[in-house]
Amino acid sequence: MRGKYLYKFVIVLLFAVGLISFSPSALAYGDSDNIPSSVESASPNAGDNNYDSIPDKKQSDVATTTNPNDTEAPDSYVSLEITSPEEGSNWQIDEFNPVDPATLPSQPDGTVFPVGMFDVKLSCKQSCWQNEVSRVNELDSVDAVATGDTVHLKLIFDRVLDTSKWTTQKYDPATDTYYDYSPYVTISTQLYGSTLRTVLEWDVVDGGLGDADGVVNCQISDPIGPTVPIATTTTALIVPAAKTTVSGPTLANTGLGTNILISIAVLLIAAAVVIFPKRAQQ
Ligand SMILES: [Ca+2]
Ligand SMILES: [Ca+2]
Ligand SMILES: [Ca+2]
Repeated sequence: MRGKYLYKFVIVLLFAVGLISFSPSALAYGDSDNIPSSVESASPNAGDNNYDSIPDKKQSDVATTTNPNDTEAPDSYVSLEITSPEEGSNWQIDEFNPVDPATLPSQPDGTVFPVGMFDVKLSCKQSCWQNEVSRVNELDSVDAVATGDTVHLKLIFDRVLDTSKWTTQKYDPATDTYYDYSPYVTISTQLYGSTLRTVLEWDVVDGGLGDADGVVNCQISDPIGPTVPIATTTTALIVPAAKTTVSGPTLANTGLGTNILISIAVLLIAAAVVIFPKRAQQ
């Protein structure tokens, strides 16, 4: 009998181990951010790209991925780190996807995205703050206005970038419009391990500032990306063209003067040929 029970126990044990081992979610992701664990594990600092001593693949508030839209370094890594507003609330990253702006219906006028855009979706599974506050409206009566949590977001690049001309754009997919979020974004250079990195930080209020879904629903949608003016590149291209244009007339003037001198010389020679034979005959 003991052998029979042992046999059944081994079968159940193997079945349980098999279920755990081949569970796609356990193997492929390990957290909520929808980035494969293999990608987060391959990031700098042995898969701990935000240097908090916890593997990013096990952190739902840290998402690390490669950024193919980085025009300087398509294999570079970028991390999103979020901070819940209060102890006990538990915001998590559901999506952190690099987005090629060229795939969107439109692009902002006069600017380009040097590192692409990022589609960010967050949610709070517990202790999300959904509240109402009273505000005086334009008619001097009082409205109940819904307010939600404020979540702090941090975009960490893997190196120092030239941000001198950056403005940060938000995209509203409902209206297909961009707006400048720069006044609410802090750009800094911070040390991670022994490497200096460019970091963008900003706040988003659920249902308020920066939340594309516009409602207090314990979810935040935040498409965002830094831009540089196209004029910067255009100016650089215009400069040599302008030099060419300026040098053109200079060369043309020199050629014109030479032609005039040659023409005068030809005329003088022709005149001499015509005049001297007549003098010789006299
Ligand atoms: Ca980490
Ligand atoms: Ca993660
Ligand atoms: Ca929301």
